[in-house]
Amino acid sequence: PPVIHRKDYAPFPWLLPATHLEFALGVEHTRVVSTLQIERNPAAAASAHILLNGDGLTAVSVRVDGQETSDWEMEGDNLRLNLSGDAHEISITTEIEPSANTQLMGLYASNGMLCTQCEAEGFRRITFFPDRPDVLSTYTVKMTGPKADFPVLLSNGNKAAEGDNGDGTHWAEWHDPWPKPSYLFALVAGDLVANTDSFTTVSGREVDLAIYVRAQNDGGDLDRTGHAMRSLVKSMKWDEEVFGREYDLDVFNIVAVSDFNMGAMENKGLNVFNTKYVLADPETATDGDFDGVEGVIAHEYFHNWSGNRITCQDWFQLSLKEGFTVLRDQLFSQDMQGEAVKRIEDVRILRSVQFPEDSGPLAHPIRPDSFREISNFYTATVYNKGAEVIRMMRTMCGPEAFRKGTDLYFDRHDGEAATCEDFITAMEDGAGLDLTQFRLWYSQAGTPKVAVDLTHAGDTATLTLRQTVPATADQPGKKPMPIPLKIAMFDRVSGQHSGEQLIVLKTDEQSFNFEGFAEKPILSINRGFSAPVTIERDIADEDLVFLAARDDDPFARYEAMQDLVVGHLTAASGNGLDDSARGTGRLAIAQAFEAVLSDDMLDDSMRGELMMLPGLTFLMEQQLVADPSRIHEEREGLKAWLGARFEDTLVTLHQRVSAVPYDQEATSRGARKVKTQALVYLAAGNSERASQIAAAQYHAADNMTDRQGALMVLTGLGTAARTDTLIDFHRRYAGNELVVDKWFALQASSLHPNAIEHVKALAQHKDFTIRNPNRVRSLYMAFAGNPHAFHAVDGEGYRLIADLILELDPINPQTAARFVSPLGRWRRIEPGRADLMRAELERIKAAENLSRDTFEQVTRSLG
Ligand code: B3K
Ligand code: ZN
Repeated sequence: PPVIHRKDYAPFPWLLPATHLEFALGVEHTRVVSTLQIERNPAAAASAHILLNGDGLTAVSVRVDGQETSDWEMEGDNLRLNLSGDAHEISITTEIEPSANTQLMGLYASNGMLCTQCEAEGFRRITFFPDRPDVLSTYTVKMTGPKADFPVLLSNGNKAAEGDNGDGTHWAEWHDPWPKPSYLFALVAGDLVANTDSFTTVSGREVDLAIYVRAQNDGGDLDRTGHAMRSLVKSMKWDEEVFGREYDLDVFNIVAVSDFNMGAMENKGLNVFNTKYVLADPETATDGDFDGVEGVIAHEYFHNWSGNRITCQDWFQLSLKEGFTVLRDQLFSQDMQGEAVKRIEDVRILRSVQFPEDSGPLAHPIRPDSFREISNFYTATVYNKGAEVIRMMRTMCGPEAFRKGTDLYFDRHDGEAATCEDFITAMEDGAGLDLTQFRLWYSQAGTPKVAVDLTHAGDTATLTLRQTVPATADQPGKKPMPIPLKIAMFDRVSGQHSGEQLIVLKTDEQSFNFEGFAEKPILSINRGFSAPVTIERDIADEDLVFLAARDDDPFARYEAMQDLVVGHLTAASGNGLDDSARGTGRLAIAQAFEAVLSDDMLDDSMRGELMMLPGLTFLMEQQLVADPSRIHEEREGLKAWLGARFEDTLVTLHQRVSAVPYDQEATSRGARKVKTQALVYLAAGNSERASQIAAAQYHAADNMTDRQGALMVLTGLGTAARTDTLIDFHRRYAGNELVVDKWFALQASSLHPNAIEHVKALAQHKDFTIRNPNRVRSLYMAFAGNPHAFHAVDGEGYRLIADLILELDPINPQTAARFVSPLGRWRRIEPGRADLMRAELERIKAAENLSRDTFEQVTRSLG
């Protein structure tokens, strides 16, 4: 498959002022007639033909200006139609088979309903079309189908007309007044029921809101849409208030679908969602699930402006809409849930997913320069690092100036397909920033490292910062980038600092002086995680203990705690520590841990965050070449040591938080977080006692957070309660797909020494199906993200994932390709395992008819 380069962009030779689609719907066969009004694009080179993208389509009929024509040919999957005039009406008929569409791209069937997924290049699986984001058109969509199968017919925009054909079929016509690219097209047909509400926009527009779920499966699903609806209303209000963005149609529809490749899709006026991000009630969804729903509902809604009203010129600009929209949803969730904890969670995701990506074979800039398959670039780099890059702009100019910048961007580019460069320029003009050097954040891959050195002489402290941007696959030599760092200097005597400052490191090395310190101060740096970098510093454990207990920046406090543990575990599992050094390290951690457990000023939400040990993936990332077993053993050893040392305190803590009644408020949520954390340590320290407490928590639970937390701990233990509760859980929630997913995931991600055997057995379970992406992820993604099991020393875990990729690739290449990156980490794993990982990648590569998706990821990973 060819490589596509960003530099080769050229505008499409034709404009498409209007597109008319007619669907004769059926689950097995659907007929599509698309009629396109086209005219020459004065801004592009003239062409004697139009090239229409297709993917697996055959044209049943091609008409130009009302006449059937044969003056066209296939160019691979695409249709090339010769044209002589300056404006034409093209009409093409195709026939497609939704129920045979296992890729879940284009029009497909899910439990008897029909739905679409077109981003990035799914529309070309429905009809021949210039399937690229810079070709905008106004869509009118007419759907006809059997009333019994499809009582509800939905598409983008507003419903214009509907009628009954009197023969058991009916029809509806929808019109979307906003020109859009094909990737934002959507159609849904099925037997659906809706939760409805309404929203009045700031200028008085009445918007009808509806969240649809399948009617046949309404085992309470409709009642689980309340949280999503409340989240939607809050998002609409928030975007008006914080970004000045108002909704622009009379309806906003959301449909929940069980079979979906990712989280959700922002189709204009008709968002299609994975059920996972719509359905939530206390009985079946954890606090984390509730947050996921709120965040994704907001994200897709915010795309209406950052993505739909202003879309992308080409797919290399993906971060223009995704990075910006992730930042917008993060800021929203911060406002809803509290800034401190949300920031910690976002950084945890960044560091456990994006940092490894940035240091591995799949590293790419947030604005990539080339790809073979765009689906492979919906990454944590484009999304999460993309958000961090825009967040840095906001940090440098402040929220008010930032708003001026975004106002100018929305104003200047409304209705256009824009570029990252357009966004940067609007920020410079509107927010008054000079982003000349900052543009490097868009073009350079790799996580910068900042080495910190703090010296002291007389009454002056000198901070010296040195940055390096590591070489990545295509980019051997990097330039220094501007790195905004929020810092504070704590006076050792008073324990206070005299104010936070923002410094911007712009060169390879730079020094900053701070006067008025009789003693060397304690440095708090990268507060709030102001820059997505790695900080390397020599800092005494006692200073970290101080910051972990006293820093007034909650993120920095969390960071000090993490640093303390990361430093210890890295040393212990790297060169090895003798017993006395291990003991000293553990004691420092215990001192900080004790402060966390006993600090009355701390709310439980934050306490829960501070209690959490850094994950194995992040720990492995700290070493150039890691031995997963050794890190795992050290981490478990520390956990057990803390669990035993603080056993009674943890039991008392568990009792205190167990008395807090369930609701969705912060206090109650914090209590549940601490409850599970306490159990995690107890399980490591005293498994019998923990098992009893966990089983009691499981049975007494009146909500999924407590029940899942208890079951998670039990699943990792070898006690009798493990089997009993797993059986109970499965029976209790039989038929609830999302909860059964949890049941699979808990076992696949468990600490149990036989997790790998459990996964193999679960793959044969009657509830397992390779056709449903949620189910596949719940078993295999959970497993691939469970380092102690995935990295089994005999390579069995690697084999399992490679077998899955080979089996899934012909069915759903997009989802299959997502499983390559865990194997692609081989260069950073000790040589014995690295060879086994490589061998599996080679085995995949040798397979015939590999999809473009998997082929690209495997070849990049072998590098
Ligand atoms: N824009 C979609 C992602 C589409 C992924 C296509 N492979 C959802 C989102 O980011 O909001
Ligand atoms: Zn998005």
